[in-house]
Amino acid sequence: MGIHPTRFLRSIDALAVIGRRPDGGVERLAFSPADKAGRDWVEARMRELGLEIHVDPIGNLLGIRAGREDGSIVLMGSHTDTVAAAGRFDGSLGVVAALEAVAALNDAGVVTECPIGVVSFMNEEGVRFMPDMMGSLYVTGQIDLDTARRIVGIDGTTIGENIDRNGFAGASDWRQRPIGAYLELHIEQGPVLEGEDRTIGVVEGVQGLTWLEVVFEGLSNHAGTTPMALRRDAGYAAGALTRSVREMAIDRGEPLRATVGSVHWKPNLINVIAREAAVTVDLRHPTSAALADAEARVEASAREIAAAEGLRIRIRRLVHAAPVRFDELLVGHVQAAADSHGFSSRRMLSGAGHDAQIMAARCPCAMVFVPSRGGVSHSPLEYTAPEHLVAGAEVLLGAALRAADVRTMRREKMNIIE
Ligand code: HGY
Ligand code: MN
Ligand code: MN
Repeated sequence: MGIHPTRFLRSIDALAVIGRRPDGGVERLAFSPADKAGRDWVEARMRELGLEIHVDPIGNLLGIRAGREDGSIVLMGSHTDTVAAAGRFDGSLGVVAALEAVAALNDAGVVTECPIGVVSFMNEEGVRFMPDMMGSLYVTGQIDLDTARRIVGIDGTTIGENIDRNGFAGASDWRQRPIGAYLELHIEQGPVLEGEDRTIGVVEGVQGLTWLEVVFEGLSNHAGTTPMALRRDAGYAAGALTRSVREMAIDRGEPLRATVGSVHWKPNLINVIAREAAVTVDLRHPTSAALADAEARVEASAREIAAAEGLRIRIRRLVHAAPVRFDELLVGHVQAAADSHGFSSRRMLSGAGHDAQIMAARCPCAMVFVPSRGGVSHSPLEYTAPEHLVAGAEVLLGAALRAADVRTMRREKMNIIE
């Protein structure tokens, strides 16, 4: 029994057609019609596989394959929403590989002890509506439906409007079901595996992330008539903070990562001094202490810059996901599956955030990585070799089979979410 390479690779290509961009990339922003079309494609595959379909009120899609026991579900999956100008593998690989793993079980007529689930979480990326990993935050009871529906996105619409307009909501509060384990196959989105010529990343945890928004408020004025000494230039402050964030990261050194990914200026015109600049800062580190230290340094620097330029300042934390270590038993299943196929592998942490980081609050989790060419992701240039894609799906299947054997899986404490 095993993955059907041609069927699996064709499925990845078929999903990539939905939201296809002229540059070969993919764009299915969360809660958009393209995102819904992607989920509809997944749901159709689930029905073909004979899975019992459950959609929750925020749109999380679950397909269940019955086991001999009606016990805790062994869940596999990821997300099918993407960033803008994305690649075809980020998230989608994990969902399509989970479907393929079920197809392999069906082909072989295997009945597992525990039920097997395939999940596509909503809004993992968080680029249109924050926070990211929103679907798994809902399943783990860390965000409620009303709060999520009220969130306003970068285009000014609310999640609730988009859920209703595009028909995402379902009536199944499936998060109340016992989940025994969650396994996620994902592209590494970094240079490590390719650099060491390894096929499989046995992921032991995910680093922490904090997203901040710093808004500088100054005075608009004429670019030609306002002496430099009289300016209250929010745009200048945004630039100064961008430089300061980079210098802080270099000064603190690896593994701290700090990124100013977006700046919105107002009025953003060539001959007008900016009255406002909203700067986002993305901080990542494997330890909570270092992450908190970086956050404090960014805040202090932003306040210094604002004071020197005579600006008002507003700082708010947009997202925080603590660093997590995955379940050793489940990580061991991933390692055993990689070893059983003779795939080269290495233990590693994830630099990117994932739904497994959030689900770890609820059940044992582990991840499988496959190499990204040039370490590139969140780009139409995202690429992983077919043999690596198939290897990752084989390891996902092998680890899920081990986890679904009730003799080797700890029972999840029935922490049903109220
Ligand atoms: O930002 C992240 O790490 C993930 O891609 N949402
Ligand atoms: Mn992802
Ligand atoms: Mn991503």
